[in-house]
Amino acid sequence: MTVSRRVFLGSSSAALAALIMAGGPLGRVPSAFAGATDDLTDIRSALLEIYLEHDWLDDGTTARVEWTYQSQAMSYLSAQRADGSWSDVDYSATNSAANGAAWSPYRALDRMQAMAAAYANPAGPHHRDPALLAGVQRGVDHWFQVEPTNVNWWERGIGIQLRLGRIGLLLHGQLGDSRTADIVGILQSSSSGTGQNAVWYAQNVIFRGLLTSDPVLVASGRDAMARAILLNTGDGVQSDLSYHQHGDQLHSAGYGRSMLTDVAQWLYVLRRTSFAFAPASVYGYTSWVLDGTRWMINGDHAEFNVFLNPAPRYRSNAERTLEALRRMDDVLPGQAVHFGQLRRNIALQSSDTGLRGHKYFWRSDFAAHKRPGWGVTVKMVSARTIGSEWRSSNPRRLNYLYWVPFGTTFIARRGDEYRNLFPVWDWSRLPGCTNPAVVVPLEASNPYRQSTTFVGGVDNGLYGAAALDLDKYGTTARKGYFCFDDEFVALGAGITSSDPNPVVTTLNQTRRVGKVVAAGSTVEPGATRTRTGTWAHHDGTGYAFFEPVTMTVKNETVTGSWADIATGQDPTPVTQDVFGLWLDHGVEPRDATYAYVVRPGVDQGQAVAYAQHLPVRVLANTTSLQGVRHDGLGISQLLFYSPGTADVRDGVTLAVDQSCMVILDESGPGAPVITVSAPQAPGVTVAVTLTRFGRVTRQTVTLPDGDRQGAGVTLGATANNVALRRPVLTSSEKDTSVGAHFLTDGNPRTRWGSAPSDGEWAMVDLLTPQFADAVTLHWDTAYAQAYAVEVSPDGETWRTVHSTTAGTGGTRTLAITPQPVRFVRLNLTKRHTSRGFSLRGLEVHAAPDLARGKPATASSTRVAELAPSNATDGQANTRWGSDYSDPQWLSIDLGTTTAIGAVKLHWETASAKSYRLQVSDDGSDWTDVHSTTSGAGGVETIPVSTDARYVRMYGTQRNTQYGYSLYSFEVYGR
Ligand SMILES: [Ca+2]
Repeated sequence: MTVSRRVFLGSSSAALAALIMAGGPLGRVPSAFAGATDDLTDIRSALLEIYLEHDWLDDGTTARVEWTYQSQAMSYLSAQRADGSWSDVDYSATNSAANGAAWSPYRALDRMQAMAAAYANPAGPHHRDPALLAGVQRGVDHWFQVEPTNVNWWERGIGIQLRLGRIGLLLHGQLGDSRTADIVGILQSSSSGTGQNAVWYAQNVIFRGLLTSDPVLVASGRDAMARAILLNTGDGVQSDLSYHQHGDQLHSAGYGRSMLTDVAQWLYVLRRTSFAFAPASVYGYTSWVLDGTRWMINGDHAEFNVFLNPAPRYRSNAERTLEALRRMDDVLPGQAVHFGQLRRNIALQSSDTGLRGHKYFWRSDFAAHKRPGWGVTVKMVSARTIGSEWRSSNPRRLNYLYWVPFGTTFIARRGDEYRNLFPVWDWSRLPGCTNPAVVVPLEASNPYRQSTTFVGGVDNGLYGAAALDLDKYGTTARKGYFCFDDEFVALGAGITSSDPNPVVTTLNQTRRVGKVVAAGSTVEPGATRTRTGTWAHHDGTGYAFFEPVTMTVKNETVTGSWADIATGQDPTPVTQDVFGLWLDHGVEPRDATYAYVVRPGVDQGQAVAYAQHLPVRVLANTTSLQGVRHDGLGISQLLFYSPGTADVRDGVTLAVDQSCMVILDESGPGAPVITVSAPQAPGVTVAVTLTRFGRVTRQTVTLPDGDRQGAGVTLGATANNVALRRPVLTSSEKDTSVGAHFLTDGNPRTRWGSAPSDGEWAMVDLLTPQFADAVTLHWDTAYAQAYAVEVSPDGETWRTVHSTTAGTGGTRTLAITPQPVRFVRLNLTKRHTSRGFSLRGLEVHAAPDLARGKPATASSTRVAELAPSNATDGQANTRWGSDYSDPQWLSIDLGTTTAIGAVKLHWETASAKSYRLQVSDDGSDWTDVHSTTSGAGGVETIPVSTDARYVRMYGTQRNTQYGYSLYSFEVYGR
């Protein structure tokens, strides 16, 4: 194991300081750091402050028997038997705690942890009480005598270590050498796992390093954690900044919430030490929270996919992130405004998270729409994703979560609309769903998937629509969602079912607050009534229909308990007033439809007036096309389940030749802006024909593949813009209407605008280093007169690629030497106007890979499917593999003499330790341009400066017993 330079040389801190002096995003200089040993002491102290902050210790996990408290430490002690055990703990239990049934030995560990905290707490009444210390010592002795174990790897490898690691730190220097050695013995010395599991393992490694005062282990754990938060296609952070765990399953508020809280804690604790995370980790994490998870939070409601056991003293799942978010103010002070906005929203002090716009998460079939004062999310599932999972032993053999991923809409104004509702919810009528009104038995197989592919969304940064092709439980429907500034529209068509239960479409089911009125008459408490009309109103939200419908309205007081829905949970009765509103399609409907509008933020009178003069029109509501136009905004949203033509308004039609989703923006002067997505397959090419008053415009676009499949593209945009929909951090925003994400949304009509001062900045994170050869700036009228453009592969070393004091605005493309770029930063020093700096877009152009598709030959090919051409086919998952011997080579013929600036090798595990890069004009006489005897594998980027037709990797020594294997061999110009 090698030690990162950072530990001993503090090189990154020096670079960081330089960056900060230059006015960089971190915003302030960390204090000078002492030696590593002092740092370890400081880190242990900082951790203790966190562990002792509350009476209880919320580590973000859900598996426990009971919550334990410092204040009850003496009662745990008095209940402890002489041998250190507790009579109500079954130390021989081995059952997994993953599915609701808690594992009895956790109770002993949690009590010891609370006792250790009480002992360690200098502000508490039992600080340094020798009896408490002796109790924990006996408890630890008993634990290692009986060595409780579990059938589940998580309890064995993570759950036990989390507790004993903290107990070791709380009693550092007090436990005794042999007990500390026992604890150290179960803490891993290297990390494994994926996503948040990798973070937990990394944390165990850091615990071990702190308990043994081993700086190498602390640095190694930190580096493993840094790797775990990188962009991923498996478990972890996705390219749309959603979070996956347990397969292609959105888990931003589950495992992702644990990652959010744990990583913030370590960023904070290590921040001013020689173990500080590199800037790229700080930036990457921050972008993931602010431009990912933040979209899924509305007040105390966070995206909902699995039962998370309720935690005491927290009103909601979202609230459990507040302390982590507060720590980020110290980690990245320059973003404290944004973290503060998010915290105030979660704490219900503001209805605004600081985001305005629409974001479709193409990796997770999830849409989020935010406006000042309200927000809505749409949760869906397709053949590409898993919608949820069964994580609790649901009582009564019912699967309460079954319908959650089939189009649920959570509508928030204040943000407390769904609080504590789940124990009393009617789980057959979830907001937004169309389904047979039944809570499905657990036996139903494969409950959170469906086979349809036309499920997705399209957004242009500001507006968005989503489509769900539903085929579940004998029931089909085409469901569309269309979001505007003040309202969203929901359409359903082709609703057909063979299930014997009546099919319903539920508009909402929330806590009941105030009066419930529908079609002119109040629905009294304790009643469920049907009403016929065009509107309903409840709790500041209007529900409107385009024509009179018969709706069912519920205003009931319901009592239940968490134990009713999840075995082992709190049986204390929960009583709530519940509002429900749904449309009944009857039993076995054929081609039924619905259409409704939700208008948050209105009183009853306004809701009535709104329903009488709806600003939105339904363009179509069939199984082949659903569309809505907002005439005042000039925005049309079209969901083409089949190729076809939409009549948008008099004289305007839009036709497509593939199934796709479209936003047509006819607002303002100039040509309409059209944004398209097609999630159903990778790389779909769509021809869009717009006819406006006799003028026909036909444009063709090839939509993204790979981990951008399903993302929308604006017609006419630069095809190789790798900054599209990538996160942006800025020094400021004038207000949320000109927020940071508008800089990379690909929409020329939206813009980022800074506060009105000189000395502002914006930084785009491409999430992974990309070879780039140009940056394009689309200035708004408030452009910069003096500014610089800097690029960095890692957030540490920056290169100024352009600098001017005579900027003229407009669109400016800056050619740069092809180089790996992850971050692009604009340092804006002097304004042209008195307003803030303003840009409509920033693009980063991927440099072409000159080897792509070029002939490749090799010294050997181990098996036919590992052909040399796999290294130049542009596919991430195909590779060349040689025989298991030395030497071996792979050669690329570029076809003509080419100016070469860099070679990028992406190795499979079978990588080269010693190899040379060679070039040739004839394929027979070779010249070395690079050689190494310490090749690290992974992705290696090698700068060269040469002119040649042939390039080859000549390997002389392997890193493994296997051969040489390359996923890709890329060549870039200069
Ligand atoms: Ca824009």
